[in-house]
Amino acid sequence: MQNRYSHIVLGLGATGLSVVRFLMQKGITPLVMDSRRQPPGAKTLADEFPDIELVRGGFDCRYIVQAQQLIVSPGIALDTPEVRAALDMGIEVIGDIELFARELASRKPCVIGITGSNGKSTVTTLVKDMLADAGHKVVMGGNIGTPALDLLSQDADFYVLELSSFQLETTSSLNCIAAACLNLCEDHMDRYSDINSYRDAKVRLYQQTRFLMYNREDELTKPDEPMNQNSFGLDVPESDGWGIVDGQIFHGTSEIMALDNIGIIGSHNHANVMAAMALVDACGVDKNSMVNVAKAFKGLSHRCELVAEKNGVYYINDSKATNVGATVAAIEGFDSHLGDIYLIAGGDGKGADFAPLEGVLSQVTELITLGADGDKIAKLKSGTVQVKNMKQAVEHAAAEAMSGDIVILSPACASLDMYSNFMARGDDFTQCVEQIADA
Ligand code: UMA
Ligand code: ADP
Repeated sequence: MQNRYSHIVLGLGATGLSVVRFLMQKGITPLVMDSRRQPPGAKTLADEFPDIELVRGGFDCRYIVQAQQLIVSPGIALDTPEVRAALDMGIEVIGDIELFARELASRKPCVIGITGSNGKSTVTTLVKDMLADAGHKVVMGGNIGTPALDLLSQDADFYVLELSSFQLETTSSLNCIAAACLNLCEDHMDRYSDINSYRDAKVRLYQQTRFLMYNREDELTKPDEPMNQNSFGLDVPESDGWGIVDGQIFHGTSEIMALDNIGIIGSHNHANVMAAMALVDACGVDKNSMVNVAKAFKGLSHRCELVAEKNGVYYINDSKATNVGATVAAIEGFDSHLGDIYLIAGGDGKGADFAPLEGVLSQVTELITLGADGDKIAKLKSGTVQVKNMKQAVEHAAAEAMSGDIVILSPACASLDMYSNFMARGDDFTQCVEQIADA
């Protein structure tokens, strides 16, 4: 074995490829390893960089122990024995966001970071749109899709990053102009010992921003130490906080807009809009751009998205509800709905406790479950129908639902037990709905 690798890239998905491209531009040829036999980036790597060596099906410690730096993809836990060994030996272990942060270190702060358990993609998109409306050059990436390092080739005034707990675990040098933690509920419990260690990963962002927005109605998002901070919430704001008074968003004593004029529905989305407004306010964006975007934005696909109205029944695709908190928010959002609600839930629960779902299940007329953890959710409500696939779930709900009712896919689980990702699951739901015959 010849050791000529100072840098080792662990993981060859979207992140690993972006890291390889970045290092190659810097004149550094890394070794790449992936524990999968067929890493998704293998073909692209071979096409773009035929000379780069790829170790598949495991991580080879013989190389790792001699490296200077390990760049670990977010899907790889730091507890993985080979990564742990590197850490114990004092080898630097970082992620792609840290490389991104170091690259921007000499610039004035231009990164906006958004984390939390739910609403990140919605808020990230709103922030990007508001900055663009105000005339700034802005790019968006991170957990939302485009790896952060792939954004660097674009000239931008602002980089808006959605940041997962996995990404934050390996990041320490971001210098955000503003950052937010939207909310915290159990998620990824297959990777964290408890919600506190999950929170620990998220709040690493607090040390890496000049200004923090937190959710004053969610104790877990409050910073442990006072800092340059402000808060948002659905209640009446104190001092210069963001909140709601008589159906209007207020920033302190300044009226911003009526909730009725916001393009996306549900009180959780009102919170998202306020968080986005507060973040761009910290970047000097004026009220007009905030309001323009809040009115025009109709929401992202797969998030409480009305995909069809058939025979008077509303079919809603909320496939992105990959944890309990998101499903609770979706059902609570329909509390003034007069018709019945048919909820399709289940999938890979990632070790979560489903008990917090029980409260909102009383609002649901019938629960239909599927997937690996479907039976655990089914136990929370009597009369639950358990099915094997989406087609059965949709056909059953369609047979029961009457005009004015809602059929919603809001799984409270990840999709990976049955689908390649949440989009494929949402698309399957939509296709099954399309096949329902018109009465
Ligand atoms: N994996 C292995 N062996 C490896 C490397 C990865 O088995 O050697 C597995 C992981 O356990 C994981 C999958 O492969 O199940 C993908 O991991 P990855 O690190 O290669 O993922 P990327 O393709 O680089 O995508 C990552 C984010 N994925 C994860 O954090 C799991 C993407 O977020 C993100 O869009 C992308 O980087 C660009 O920044 C997705 C996600 O599911 C949407 N994120 C989680 C979430 O939102 O809940 C955190
Ligand atoms: P994330 O990127 O954090 O997964 P998304 O904006 O993609 O967030 O939304 C994911 C899911 O969470 C969707 O089901 C959506 O309806 C729900 N959701 C969005 N915002 C919130 C919020 N503030 N609180 C609770 N659930 C939310």
